[in-house]
Amino acid sequence: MTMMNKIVFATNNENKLREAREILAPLGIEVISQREAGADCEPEENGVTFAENAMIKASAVYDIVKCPVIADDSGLCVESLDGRPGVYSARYAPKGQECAKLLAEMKDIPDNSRGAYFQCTIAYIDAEKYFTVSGKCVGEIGHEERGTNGFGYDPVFLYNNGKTLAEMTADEKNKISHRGNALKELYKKLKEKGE
Ligand code: ITT
Repeated sequence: MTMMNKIVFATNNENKLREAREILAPLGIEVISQREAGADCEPEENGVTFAENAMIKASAVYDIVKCPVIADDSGLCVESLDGRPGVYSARYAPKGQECAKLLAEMKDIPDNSRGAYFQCTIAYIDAEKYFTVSGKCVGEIGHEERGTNGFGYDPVFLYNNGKTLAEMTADEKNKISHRGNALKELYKKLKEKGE
């Protein structure tokens, strides 16, 4: 079995790129950013599901680079908000203000109704095939921001060990995160297909 060892990541998000590298490098996969691969694009994410948006991003970059590509569409789904912000997580608030806005919107929600999960859907495309895989991370939304690691909603997302994702080290987060789980699925699937 020959494991393909280079993948272009169709993303403009430096934190996603860093996490994918931390997770895939030990598995022998080198992650090249779309910028490094010379694919300067930001397609409109007009899908209504994580899978649609992940495919939109992966295929836009695949059309340029013509080698194996992944894209990640992800977001935070809050039960008491009927799954919002969901696929709109990146557009919910200006960057850096998402946690404050979410805490304000949830200020009257009691402790037993603050369940939430992160979802990450990864689209994969190469010359022969395309597919998506997904991962989740289940937890709840705290009452304050805690921790300075990670990005996005990490400071308000409490995991069952009592820490927010922003209080965990990169390694701790990657072991249990939606992105970690989705990328493990991706690796499994590529191995099954003999890549
Ligand atoms: P690309 O489309 O270029 O990959 P993006 O940031 O626009 O980058 P998305 O459209 O998938 O990506 O939006 C995902 C948003 O969900 C992201 O901007 C964060 O606000 C949030 N998010 C996703 N994964 C997260 C994580 O691990 N920790 C905290 N917030 C996360």
